Amino acid sequence: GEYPRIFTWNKEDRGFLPVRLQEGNKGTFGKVLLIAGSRGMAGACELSAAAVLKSGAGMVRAVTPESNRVIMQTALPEAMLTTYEEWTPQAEEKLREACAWANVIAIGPGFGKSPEALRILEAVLKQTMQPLIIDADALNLLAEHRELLDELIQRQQEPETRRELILTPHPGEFGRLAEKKTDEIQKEAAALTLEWAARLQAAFVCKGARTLVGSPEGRLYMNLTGNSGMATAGSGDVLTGILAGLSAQGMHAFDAACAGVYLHGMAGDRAAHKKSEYGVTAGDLTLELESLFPELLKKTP
Ligand code: NPW
Ligand code: AMP
Ligand code: MG
Repeated sequence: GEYPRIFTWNKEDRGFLPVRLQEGNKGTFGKVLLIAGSRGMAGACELSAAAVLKSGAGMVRAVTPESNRVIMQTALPEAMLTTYEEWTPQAEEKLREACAWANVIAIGPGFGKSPEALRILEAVLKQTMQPLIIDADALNLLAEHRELLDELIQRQQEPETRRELILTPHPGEFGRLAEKKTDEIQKEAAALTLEWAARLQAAFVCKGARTLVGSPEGRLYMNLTGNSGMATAGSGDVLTGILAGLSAQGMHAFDAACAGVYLHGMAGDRAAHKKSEYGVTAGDLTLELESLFPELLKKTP
């Protein structure tokens, strides 16, 4: 076809960062609505929200249970919050307002699968059109509520209802979605990634030691950055934040997905260089972004 079937990046190809308008304001650089966290999983929300901001996005608003309010505002005062408890018409209205504010929505890290989570996912899928990143428990909810998955597929197949979409399953989540065993996914990762990218008209990120990103047109990116230090709690939550941050700055789904996966792995490589693969934790990945960007900018023509 028009594209090489498989491509990757090397050191010379780093000019992919979103252009930074010198006269831009925090609105210019994008507003991310991050729907994440549950009781006992505030960390996923914090890690992901921090990664949004460290990727250059202007603002992040987290939608999370009320019980996470103090944790979030202490750990990450830069993030704004919209909280929920049980699902009421007022909660639904608050969610609607928060969605209307955003240019990009990301949903899933530490989200849980509560009845409220399901209602929120349903509202986002049916009532918004912004670029959307679906991760973790939002993928699990789709896998368990096949009617929602089928409706999403139908919407994506129609040009009028199609949106910019990124999905980021690890092989366990991909297996639930595709109704296959984890090892069946891994054996046929490339073919299944392209199949699901076409089905959902999405950038489909199949995570692992060698993450693949498929596009609806059949492009397949294989990532070569990263290391076993990234097999650590919260690592994927950071990736979701990076992808949302890049999308908020105007990158299209497939470009944001490939660039984000690459940066996430580079950050992991830097962290492992300092701490060894044993010592890397998810928060390190976010912190390393701030030393990565200056280096990448030097190489950008
Ligand atoms: P197995 O055992 O091989 O069949 P789950 P989770 C598989 C949140 N978090 N290669 C593997 O399956 C997340 O955001 C919150 C192959 C494994 O047992 C989610 O919302 C944190 N297989 C929620 O927790 C920090 C792989 O999947 C199973 C694979 C649950 O997410 C942690 C595990 O997947 C976490 O991020 C690979 N590369 N990777 C917080 N501090 O708040 C995974 N598998 O059952 O979906 O659990 O990924 O931990
Ligand atoms: P999650 O399972 O959602 O926390 O995501 C894990 C993240 O770490 C994904 O981006 C994976 O690609 C990455 N990852 C996990 N294991 C490895 C590994 N052995 N080598 C490189 N990257 C990894
Ligand atoms: Mg995950």
